[in-house]
Amino acid sequence: MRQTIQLWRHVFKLDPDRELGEAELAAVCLSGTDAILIGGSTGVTYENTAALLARVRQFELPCALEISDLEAAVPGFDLYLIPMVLNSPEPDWILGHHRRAIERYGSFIPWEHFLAEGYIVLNGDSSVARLTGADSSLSEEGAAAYAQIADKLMSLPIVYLEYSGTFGNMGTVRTVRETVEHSQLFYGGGITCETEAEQAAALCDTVVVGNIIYQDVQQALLTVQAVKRTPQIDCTT
Ligand code: 1GP
Repeated sequence: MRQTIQLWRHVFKLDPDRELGEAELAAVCLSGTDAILIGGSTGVTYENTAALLARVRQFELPCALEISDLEAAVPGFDLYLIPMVLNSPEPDWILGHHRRAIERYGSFIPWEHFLAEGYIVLNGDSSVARLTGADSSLSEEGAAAYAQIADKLMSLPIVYLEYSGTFGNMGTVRTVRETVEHSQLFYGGGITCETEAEQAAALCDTVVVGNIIYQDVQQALLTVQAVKRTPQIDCTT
């Protein structure tokens, strides 16, 4: 599964709790993006997740579920991404919900399809920050320290810089990039145009685009090629 995500440069994230027309969904799925990630912080249910998966399955690209609510753990996805919110003060969001899920479903969990995400939530105004109480007032060094916990101490396959709803501080993203050696570095948050997509793509392995799909799908589609044509900067020199 690690090999699968290593091929992901651009990902569209769809929210089961939001409306998207058939034409828009088709355009997103046929855009050349590498995968569809289904997830959201609020209003995600088994029913709306299963319904969205069925719609995405009309198309051939990989579809992953980012599990935020145990009740919405729908079978049939290619891959399951499990957030561990490293900068939440509440252990439930790091491993408590996870423990309960394993107690409940242990022998049914297809572990070979699961990957953990070391989430670092950096927009205090986002739903995910409110939900998890994440301390998003981190310095660049603080964010990079969490990234190193994920990358070097926990050996998580993914470090996810989550600015959901606002375009991130590229200085912070760069500082994090300089420290992450093994994990796949995901960036998500506030990408609304090609220029922002290029900036994130230069620093990160995988760029996640969400909200703009629902506001201006044409702009969203432009981010695919913007990400794909942008080489990553070598931050080790
Ligand atoms: C949200 O990281 C994703 O979880 C993408 O963020 O919705 O702001 O594009 P946006």
